[in-house]
Parts: sequence; structure tokens; C-alpha cells
Amino acid sequence: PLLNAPVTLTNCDREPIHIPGSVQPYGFLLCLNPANRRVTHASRNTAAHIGIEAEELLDTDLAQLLTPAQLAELTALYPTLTETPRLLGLRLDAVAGQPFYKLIMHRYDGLLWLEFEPVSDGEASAVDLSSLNVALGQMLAAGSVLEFCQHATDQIRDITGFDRVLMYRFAEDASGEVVAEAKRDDLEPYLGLHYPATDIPQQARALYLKNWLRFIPDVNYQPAPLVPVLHSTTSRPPDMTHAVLRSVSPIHLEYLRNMGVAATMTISVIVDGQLWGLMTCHHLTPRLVSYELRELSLIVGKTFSALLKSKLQNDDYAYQLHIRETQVRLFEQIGRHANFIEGLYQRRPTVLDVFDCGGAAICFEGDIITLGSTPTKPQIEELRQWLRENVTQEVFHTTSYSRHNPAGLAIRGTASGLLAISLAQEPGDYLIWFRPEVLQTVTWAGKSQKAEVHQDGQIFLSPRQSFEAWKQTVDNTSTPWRPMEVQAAQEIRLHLSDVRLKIYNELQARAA
Ligand code: BLA
Repeated sequence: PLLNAPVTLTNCDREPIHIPGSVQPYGFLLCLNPANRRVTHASRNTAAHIGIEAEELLDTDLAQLLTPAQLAELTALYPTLTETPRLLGLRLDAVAGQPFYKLIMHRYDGLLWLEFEPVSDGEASAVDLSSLNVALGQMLAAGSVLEFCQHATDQIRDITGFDRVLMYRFAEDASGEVVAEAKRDDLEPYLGLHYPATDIPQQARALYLKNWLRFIPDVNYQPAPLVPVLHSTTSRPPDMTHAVLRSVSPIHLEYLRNMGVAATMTISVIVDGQLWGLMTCHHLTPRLVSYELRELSLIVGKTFSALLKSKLQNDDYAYQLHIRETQVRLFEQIGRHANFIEGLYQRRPTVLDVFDCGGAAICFEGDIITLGSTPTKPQIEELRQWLRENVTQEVFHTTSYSRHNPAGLAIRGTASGLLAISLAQEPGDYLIWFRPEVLQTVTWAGKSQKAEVHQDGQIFLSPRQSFEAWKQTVDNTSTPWRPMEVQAAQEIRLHLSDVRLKIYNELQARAA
């Protein structure tokens, strides 16, 4: 029933994409029973490829297709197969005059999987190792995560020749952002765009953790069903999690067509067993990339994944260091000023320089001093009152002030996010950092902003629409405050209250 239930835009998490019961027809598939090595399933399109009907192949051994020497070679390999596909240097010349095929094999779900891919014309089979060497050197040397992502997208584009290569990074809420892009000059940029979590449903993410590379050479294909479609022992189609030719979700194919994309290849980026992101390649016309080049891209992708963790740690460390150094200099300035509060803003670094944020305000003894991009002083005064009446914590932070206080809607452009520390025992003095609404910092680069709707009233499925959908989910919200920032704010608070206490004690001593 699940298989037959129509998949709609709201239940796509339930589409069983690992058992589509069909393949992409650019190649053909045979499944074998490992016990007797006879064919249990063939894809319907064997006739189109090698002139033999699928039914004719069932229950045969491969003697019909292979020479005795090839058959012996294959037989020797069966016991070594695992779920990871292997390319065999075996070229199938089924019928004189037919194109050559490569054989990709793996073992999964109680079956031996033999996938045959045509050798494309003029295929670059020689892998350019020295350019790979340069590429890996650049990736190693990258100073930041973003630079690292940029090198990787450039490399994948060089290797494969796709029109566009994107690095798509997932956020904590499973939405995604394009953080690097290599593309043909005449294409509109996607860099900086965000998409909601639903564009890549849960089961697809789970599958992409097991299988690192997907390839769709032509989104307008007609799927070739398996014959027979059901697995003999499980009463569902064979599990294609690791199959190269697995037929793709029709919803996703529509999405790609709506985007004007004719071919894609996507490589998983995995850190600590989690899907960190996807490297997605697009081509505007159908494109058959050779298995060898796909494997080479996969090596770059896996190397990228392996190095990414240390690059992420470096970025964190650099930011932590920046915060520490700025704090220290700020504390020195505070110590030098007779009126310590002046040390927070009169020269750089100011409190604004400590964090990545839009603006800051110092509310002290009835005065308000602003730095960077902030709400107006009367608005800050209102905020100060609100904090005083509603917040008991010494350090308060939110990504969406308007969720706590509807009055916050008016200032979301500069102050969706707040990080506030109270400055003294007596309430009312605050140091506040502001972060703008995320939406103020991103734009859709395309021309039309209005929603496109089909004649039947269905929403047009495309990245542009999902960008609009993503916007709804981040209305009135800033980027999150990181634990290291909250902790640094706490330290600044402690330091300021120490300084105050010292001044107070000195005054007391003098008075005595
Ligand atoms: C899969 N969706 C994907 C994939 C990507 C995206 C990269 C991986 C498959 C591939 O290689 O193409 C999303 N692609 C994007 C985004 C951009 C892009 C955001 O280029 C931005 C530029 N998708 C939807 C909705 C549903 C949906 C609403 O938008 C479901 C109702 C489903 N997406 C969906 C499914 C898959 C998918 C089922 C898995 C496809 C498969 O592997 O069979």
C-alpha cells in the first residue's frame, strides 16, 4: 500500500526511495542469486541495450552474455563483493556492433548486483593525477571552512565539467544554505541562498549517509522496471540503497526540471557520521559522466569530508581566539579610563568588535550609547524597560526577541537577536549586542519574487518556491548565539562588576 499511495508534497518523507522497483535506463541491471549465480531480476530495458528481453535472461547464468574467460573472472570475484560497488575492468561486447559496457558490481539484500553502464563516446578514461594532486594540495592549505568549500567546488567542476557545482551546508534545523559555488559565468548565482529541510526529506538523508554518490544523467528518463519487480523472499522490490542505477523520486525529478536542470550528480559530505552537507552538480543538458570520473569526484568528496572536521575546528578556534584577544584589549582599556564605561566604546576595539553582530548598546546610568546598526534610542529605552521587568537572568539571549515581546517586531531588522548582560546589582543597566533578522541578510538573486502556481492550484515545486518557504520558517529570527559567545558575555559581565566593586571600595576607603 505504501508503494502505491501517491506521494505528494506533504508526505514525501514516506516515499520508499530505496525500493523504487526500477532503474534509470542509461544502463541496465541484473540481480543474481548468490547461491547458484542465476539471474533473479533483469531490468526491462535489456532489450534496448543488448537485444535480449528481460524475461529471456531470467534464471539463466551469464554464459549468454560473457565469454568463458570473462565468466571465470567474474565467478572468482563474487565471494569478495560487499555493499560497496566495484568497477570491474570487464567490457561486455554482447552483440557485434553494440556499444561497450562497464560492469559495476556489489552484494546487498541477499543479491549480487550487476549494473552495466555504456562507455560514453570520447570518454576521458585517463584520470589526470597531477591535477588531482594540485587540487588536494589547495584543499589542504585552505585557511577557512569557506575557502575549503570553494576549492572543493572548483575542483569538482574542473574534474567533471558540470555547468554548476554547489556546496550545500545543513543547519541545525536541517535547512540548507549554498556556501560555495563554481559555475558557468552566464548562470544566475545561487550562492547565499537557503532552502527548507523538506527539500531533502529524511529518508533521502538517511540513504545519502550509506551511499555517498548519486547520479542522474538525464532527468527526463522513462524508468525501466525490474522483471519481476518483487524480491522473491521479501515481497518488496530489491533494496537499491547501493545501486548506481536506482531510479530517482519523481517528485525530485520534477523539482530538477522546474529548476531547468537536466543532469545532476551529488556527493555526500559526512562528518562524525552526520550528513554535514551535499556537493551538488547541475548540468543544463543531459550529461553522462564516466564511472571513473564519478569515482574520482567521490575521492575528492571523501577527502573533503575527512579534512573538514579539522577545518571546522580551526574556524572555531580562530573565532575563540578573536573573542579572547578582543576581551583582553577591552579590559585593558577599561582599566585605563577614569570612567570605566568609556573604555567600552571610545576607541577600538569596542564592545561591538567582540562578536560577529550588527550593533551594540550600552545602557548605563540613564544614558544610552549605541554602536553599529541598532534600533533608535527610544526603542532601546523600551527594550531596557522590558528587560528590567521581565528578565531575571544576568545573561539573556534570544534569536527572536519578538517571540518574547510582540513590540520586538518593530526592531527585528536590527534586533531580532539579542545578547544582553545586566551590569549591576541595581537593575536597569545593560550591555546589549544585536543581531539582525536572517532575512535581512539574504536575498533571492532571481527576478520574479512572486509564487508560481500551477493551473490546478498546486504550488510549483522549485528551489525558488522552497526559498520562499524557508523564509517563513526564519521570520523574525537571527542567527543563533553560540555557547562560546554567551560564555564570553558572562565573563565581560563578571569583569565589569569586579571593576565596579573595586571603584566602590576605593571610594569607601577614601571616604573613611
Ligand atoms: C533529493 N533534493 C534532493 C537532492 C537535492 C535536493 C540536492 C539530492 C538528489 C540530487 O542529487 O539531486 C535539493 N537541489 C536541492 C536544492 C537545491 C538543489 C535545495 O540543487 C538548491 C539549489 N523535494 C522537495 C519536496 C519534496 C522533495 C517538497 O522540494 C517532497 C515532497 C523530495 N528531494 C526529494 C526526494 C529526494 C530529494 C524524495 C530524493 C531523491 C532520490 O535520491 O531518489
